[in-house]
Amino acid sequence: MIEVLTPVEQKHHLPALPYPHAALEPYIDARTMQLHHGEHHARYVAELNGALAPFPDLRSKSALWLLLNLRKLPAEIRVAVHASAGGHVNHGLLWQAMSPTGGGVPLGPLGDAIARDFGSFNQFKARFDEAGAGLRGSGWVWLARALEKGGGLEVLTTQGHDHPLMHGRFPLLVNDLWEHAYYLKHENRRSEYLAGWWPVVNWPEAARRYERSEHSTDEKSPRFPWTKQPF
Ligand code: MN3
Repeated sequence: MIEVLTPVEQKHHLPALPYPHAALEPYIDARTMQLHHGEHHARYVAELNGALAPFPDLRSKSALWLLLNLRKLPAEIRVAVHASAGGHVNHGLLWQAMSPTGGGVPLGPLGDAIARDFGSFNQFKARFDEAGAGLRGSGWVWLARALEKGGGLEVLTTQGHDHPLMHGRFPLLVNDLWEHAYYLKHENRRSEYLAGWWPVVNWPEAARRYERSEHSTDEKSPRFPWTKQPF
């Protein structure tokens, strides 16, 4: 018998966009946002709920917990949960990483850390654009922080829907390198999309995540970042 979940029973939900679809125009077009949020992200949420449906015990787990504990899951849903929970978590971060009032430069401790670890803000941007352009296939490009105490900043890319915490890095800022993120407007020109993305970057959100990452080194701490935060 196939179990049919009503929306109320579903554990994972598509988060509302924090701004209208057209709010990031002209940098990100409204149609791309409609499809990206309402179709692509929504599908990952539906796939995750579907994979978990036969396993009620797992419905209490956050998407991030599932992603970081794939080896504890039944083998038959590991691949599906890896892709769908990763897609859900990463897209949740992506919407927060952008803002209609974005752009500019990061100030405060994050701005200082970027200058310290990359030489300058412009050198960081160049590194981020270069890494994003260089990833083969689909994935994500991140500004992330190493989890060890006093951890430095790094630009890294992840394949598919892998997440930096799967690789010991706490994510501060992300952009999506899957073609669905840019193909309507930029076609195959990923570098053009990356270079044109900076005016919508939500630096206050990245700065908040940087401050939260200060507490990321102690797994027993109640402020350990992923115990409370869905993303
Ligand atoms: Mn995407």
